[in-house]
Amino acid sequence: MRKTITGTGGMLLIQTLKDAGVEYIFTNPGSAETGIFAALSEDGDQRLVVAKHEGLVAAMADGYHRMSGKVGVIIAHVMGGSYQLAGQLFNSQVAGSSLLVIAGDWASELQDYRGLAPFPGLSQAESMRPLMKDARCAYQVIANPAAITVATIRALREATTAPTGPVYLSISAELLHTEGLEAQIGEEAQYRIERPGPARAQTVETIARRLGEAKCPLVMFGDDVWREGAQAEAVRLAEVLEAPVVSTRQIFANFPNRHPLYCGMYPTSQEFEKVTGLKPDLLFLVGCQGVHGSVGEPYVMQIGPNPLLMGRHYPLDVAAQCELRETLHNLSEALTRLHASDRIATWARQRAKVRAYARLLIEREEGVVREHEGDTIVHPALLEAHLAEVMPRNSVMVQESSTARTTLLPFGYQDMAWTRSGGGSLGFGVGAAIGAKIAVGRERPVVLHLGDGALGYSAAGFWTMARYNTAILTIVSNNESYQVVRTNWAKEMPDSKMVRDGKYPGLYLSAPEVDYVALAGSQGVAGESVKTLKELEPALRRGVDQIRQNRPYLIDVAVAREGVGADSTWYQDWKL
Ligand SMILES: Cc1ncc(C[n+]2csc(CCOP(=O)(O)OP(=O)(O)O)c2C)c(N)n1
Ligand SMILES: [Mg+2]
Repeated sequence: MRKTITGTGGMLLIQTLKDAGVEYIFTNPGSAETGIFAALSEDGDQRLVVAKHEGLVAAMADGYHRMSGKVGVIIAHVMGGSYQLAGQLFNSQVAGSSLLVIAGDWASELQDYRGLAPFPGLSQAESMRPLMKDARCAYQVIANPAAITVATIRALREATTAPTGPVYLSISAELLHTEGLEAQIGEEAQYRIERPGPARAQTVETIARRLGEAKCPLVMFGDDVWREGAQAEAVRLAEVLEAPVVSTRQIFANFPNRHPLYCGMYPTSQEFEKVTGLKPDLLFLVGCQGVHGSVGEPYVMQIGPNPLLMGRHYPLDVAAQCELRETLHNLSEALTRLHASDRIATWARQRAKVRAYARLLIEREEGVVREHEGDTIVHPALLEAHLAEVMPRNSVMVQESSTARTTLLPFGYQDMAWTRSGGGSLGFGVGAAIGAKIAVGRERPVVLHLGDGALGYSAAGFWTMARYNTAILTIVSNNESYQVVRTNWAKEMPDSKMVRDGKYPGLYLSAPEVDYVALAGSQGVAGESVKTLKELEPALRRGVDQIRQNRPYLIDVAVAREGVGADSTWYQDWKL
């Protein structure tokens, strides 16, 4: 049913969002958006979440989206503010997160080069376009108030339709505060388009036959498995096939990493072939965007709701755009129906060593833990082992630490949820954890594990944590450096003077040392620092207890630098 609504442009917008079920609005406000905030003060229904930098705002909206499945709605500032969203919108774009960014537009026919505003040659919506889900997804409303509701619904529809992603909506600032405007909305209308259904029976049979005939099918579960809640079905399929499961760069824990068939990252190593005596002869990609790099297996099949990267980089033998829960269920069922029980039994027998390989990965990591359990300073493996022990199984972990180790942490189905930025643009963690906590609510613990470097990009976020009491346990893996960059530099130029002499320009972060406990404390989040391994476990238990009592808490853990250049504290020492 259509209904006519009236008011300022801001009111038309807020009413449309309200009708679409938007509960939270993430923002860093400015005066081009006067009409939106004026409307919010008249209609107090939506909860505003304020952060003090746009990067934090975008990351909050994304974290909220990832854990709630709902669209993360952002009110950003005109051009100068919108540009500050960019690094985190890049992450959202790579991750395919459904975000709606709305900003006032000061473009004027009377005045060029107004502060903060777009100017001739720089149109606001156009300049945000490359960061959106695709070229269609940056809109502007200039003059017609009726377009405010239409464009908002269009944007919500685009953000949530596969391939999902961020959408930008620029609305004339003047229209936003002009009174007496009129527009139509569909009362309780849905903007969501029903997703593709399960794969056709014939496709399922083809896939089941090929999987059954392969000597060693490699299965890769991507982020749409998590998004569609198909993790149980993924586990079942792997177990029916007794197939090795691998992952690629992904943003969710789609398959439990402590499952006895989980074999680490794709491609599998030489060691996999040595230990198992198997050479993967088929790759089955389920709900993945695709693999990074090339594909080595002679036969490749791919299914999932998002066709964006299907068959783009390598030929696919079978490909289907479909939902995953029912399709995976049907596939497990077809495997047992189409293949005789003695054949099914041979899969487990032939591939018995896959479990041995998976176990080896865990045992190796446990070996690293044992090797360092007598150290004074906390080795990253010890932090991983202790976190695995103290964090409740229903926790959500937001990770933004490049050198943190996670092999022992139980992520995935019936275990901890996990997410990372996606695009690698630092500054994601603090905001994303806040958004995730708002999505999962008071009962479910959220832990933010981030590097000292990562924290620097979002250091103003503790204020938001305190303001809304999002009780997150923040663990800073503090190695006083951009450590992973040293490792990468050394890989690229092993024979350089930089690597030989351990002089890595720009990577040492101490001198002066940053007091992260004080940083959080100054914004209203309590914490403590851990300098030795002995202090670690009691501190983590106190941290878990703090969040159980619904208080955010930070633990700054001094961790050992691992790998190349670990000893170097050199920096180009000059002062004015
Ligand atoms: C916005 C942005 N700027 C720069 C980089 C390059 N970069 C990649 S990792 C990294 C260091 C991360 O340091 P930290 O979070 O302390 O992790 P560590 O490797 O020390 O464990 C940097 C600077 C980036 N990824 N994103
Ligand atoms: Mg670091």
